[in-house]
Amino acid sequence: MILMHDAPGSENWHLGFNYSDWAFQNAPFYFNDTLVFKYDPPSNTTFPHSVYLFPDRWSYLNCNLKRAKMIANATQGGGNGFEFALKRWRPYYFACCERNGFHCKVGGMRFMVVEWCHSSVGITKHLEIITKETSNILFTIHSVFFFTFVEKINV
Ligand SMILES: [Cu+2]
Repeated sequence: MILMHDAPGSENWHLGFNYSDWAFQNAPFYFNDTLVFKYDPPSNTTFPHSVYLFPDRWSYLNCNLKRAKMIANATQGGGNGFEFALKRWRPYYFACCERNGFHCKVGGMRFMVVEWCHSSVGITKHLEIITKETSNILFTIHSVFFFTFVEKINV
């Protein structure tokens, strides 16, 4: 898996790699950054993988699949990989949910991404749209998310 924009580290989506550390080391992530998940389609020699989003921190921490939403199935990681653009201001909780959550729980295949503010033209426009009434609290909200993020990684 790679972060398309200036990625220092790149790693395929597979078992036994600590993606939480990866996400922490590659932070911050910005609005419109794109994550690319690359993994081999199911075969006799590879484990099937997938990409899910958890709706909240609790589901993420417990790898609870009940309300997890699949965004890429076992074959979508082939070729150039599955691309996912970061387009919202809430944390994203990614995981592979194969083997009934085993890849998430034991395989290390989960991580959290919090978007950080960006000063490019496109991003500034977006900020103007959503911050008309909340300009003062927006950065506070981001700080809270960010520190939650750091705290989780350090546990
Ligand atoms: Cu997996």
